[in-house]
Amino acid sequence: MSKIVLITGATAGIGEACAHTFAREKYNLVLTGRRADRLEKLAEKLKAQYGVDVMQLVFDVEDKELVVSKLEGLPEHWKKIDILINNAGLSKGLDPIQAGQFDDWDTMIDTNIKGLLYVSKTVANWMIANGQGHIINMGSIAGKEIYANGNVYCATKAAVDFLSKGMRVDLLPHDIKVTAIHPGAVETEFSMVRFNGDAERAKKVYEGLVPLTAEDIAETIWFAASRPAHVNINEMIITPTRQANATVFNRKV
Ligand code: NDP
Ligand code: 8X3
Repeated sequence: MSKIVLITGATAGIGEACAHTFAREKYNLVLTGRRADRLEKLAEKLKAQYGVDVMQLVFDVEDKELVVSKLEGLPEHWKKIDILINNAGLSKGLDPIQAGQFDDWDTMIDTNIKGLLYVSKTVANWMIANGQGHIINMGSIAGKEIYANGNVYCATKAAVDFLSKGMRVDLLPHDIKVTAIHPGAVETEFSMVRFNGDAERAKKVYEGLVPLTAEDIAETIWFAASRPAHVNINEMIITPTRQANATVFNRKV
């Protein structure tokens, strides 16, 4: 029987790239996101290209009741999730703490921390019932080190780092692996979302770098997911070659 991966935030960027990678590896997929039209197109493409089965669940991870009801509404055989990729996430704004917007803070905390928790609790219980599973959380280099004006986004990703460590301990008796992936600069819709569609500002983030691609991260995730049963990759930090850490870049313009 084919294995099943559930990917949150599969409508763009790293989540979408993961959907392609796991479909290539013949996993059936549960794909989630808010943009139903994108999920629909992606599902059709993956089914046609790889011959896999795809379930689409449209929900905002911030909405606790909706998250639980959509997930619990899956047919029973789709709840045998082998791998959960907690990828949905975003940053909003890049301001000093004294100038930050409450709405931006709420969105980041509700999405990156609380949304991840709502999905994880539900799926972890299925994995416990199945006697195995692997949870892969999208952290960030921003959760390992602070950078100027990153304050709340960095804090949400530091929370993902610690939640990953906590999950690894709590789920240990149930043979569930937990991995955290911490990328540096990956060129996706991320910066457009952070800067509310300001394309010029978004472009500058990657200027003079050869940024990572969503596919680079999807292949890293696949590496972690495809280790033998007795091996768990706890965490990985991946940067472009021209990025040393969260703040030091070698930009060649
Ligand atoms: P994108 O903006 O390209 O994709 C983000 C995905 O998350 C989209 O599919 C979006 O779907 C989904 N999403 C966002 N908010 C919600 C929500 N409230 N409910 C449901 N889905 C949501 O960004 P990336 O692919 O770059 O980001 C993916 C993850 O990787 C994030 O957690 C990000 O923090 C992390 N990351 C990114 C890095 C980068 O440099 N790009 C580096 C390190 C980590 P939709 O809008 O359809 O809901
Ligand atoms: C995304 C990477 O450094 O732009 O998490 O915050 S960074």
